[in-house]
Amino acid sequence: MSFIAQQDRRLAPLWETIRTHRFLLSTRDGTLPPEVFATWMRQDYLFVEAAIPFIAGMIPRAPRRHWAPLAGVITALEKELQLFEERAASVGVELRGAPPAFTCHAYVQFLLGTGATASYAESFTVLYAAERAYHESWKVVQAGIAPDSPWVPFVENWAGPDFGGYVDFLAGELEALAAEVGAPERARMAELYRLSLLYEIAFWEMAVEEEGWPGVQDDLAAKGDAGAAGSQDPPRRPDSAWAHMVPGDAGASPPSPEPTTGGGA
Ligand code: MP5
Repeated sequence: MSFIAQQDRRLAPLWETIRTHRFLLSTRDGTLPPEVFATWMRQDYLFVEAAIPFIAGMIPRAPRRHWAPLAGVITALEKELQLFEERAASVGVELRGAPPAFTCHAYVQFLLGTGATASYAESFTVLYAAERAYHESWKVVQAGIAPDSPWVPFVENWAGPDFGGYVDFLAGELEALAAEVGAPERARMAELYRLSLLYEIAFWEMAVEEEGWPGVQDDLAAKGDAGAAGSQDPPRRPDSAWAHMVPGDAGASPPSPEPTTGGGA
């Protein structure tokens, strides 16, 4: 059985928790309070900002065939930040200035710590798990969200075919890396996969619970103006952040068509 299939079987309850999370179901149904969505937007903006140095830090240890794809991810994340900025402006949400909530801070430290100290295959596992989790999560929202919801551009970003193709590419590469490493490293990859899914669940919880920091009343978290979601500009359809990751896209730096076996930069 492939590495991912093995992990998905072991971690099926975590995947089920993600796919049935109330943040996603109520975003799909249009019943999520706008201020909860605004909290997620502010915190995920911080997460995506941190994902850029995480990816950049992987490049020196990456096999040659991953250089262009990883550079392409950085470009996509930049475009994703613009998507957040455009959506926040459209619904009147102040995106910047909120300090990280406890869970966001922990997940970012996990991401950057893994990127700095773990092996390339281990870091790549965390990348795959986070991207796959968002693809699965937003597909849940996609299955029923109103077409005029202001959150449709987020659905298109993570549930769309461009991002789906990128996640498939990551899956193939992760399998190749898992096949190359020894049993102890594969066990660490499995544990990082599990931890990533736990952080993904915690991240949705953080938004729904309007979480601060444990043990203190005022964590200085500026909640900002939640805006009036749905009442302002209709969503623009920004260019897909991930289009250039699709193989064959003209002028792009697509994932390498080279074989996935062999390693080392
Ligand atoms: C992603 C994200 C997807 N934006 N936030 C969390 C908490 N997990 C995964 O990553 P990306 O890099 O925005 O595609």
